[in-house]
Amino acid sequence: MKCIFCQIVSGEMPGDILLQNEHICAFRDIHPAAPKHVLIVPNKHIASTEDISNADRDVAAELILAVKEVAKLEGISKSGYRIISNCGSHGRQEVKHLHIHVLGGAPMKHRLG
Ligand code: DGP
Repeated sequence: MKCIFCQIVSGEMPGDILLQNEHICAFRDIHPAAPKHVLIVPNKHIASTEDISNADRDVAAELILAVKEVAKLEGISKSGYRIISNCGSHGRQEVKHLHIHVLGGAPMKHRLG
């Protein structure tokens, strides 16, 4: 059984996709924690940051480069935004497919956390 993000990437499951290329896919979070809340995931199933290998260099670079593109598409490049990637149980990672949260559209309440 494919994970939920793999299903969104492949189109088997609907997702509000903003951007997709050879390596990554960006779609809106189903439970937004900010006025703008987008998830960027690798198309390939990588469970978390702990599972990124040297062979994934291109994917890792594309994930970070996509942050800037998503910010532009969401109109938050100038106002700013936060990026978060939760890893493992202490990091409170719920979906076990690597993802970067891009949060913006309003000032963050705390500097961190
Ligand atoms: P994390 O705790 O970092 O694993 O956050 C997972 C995020 O994924 C959470 O903010 C909600 C979001 N999410 C879970 N299921 C779905 C889904 O089916 N579609 C979308 N678009 N987002 C989802």
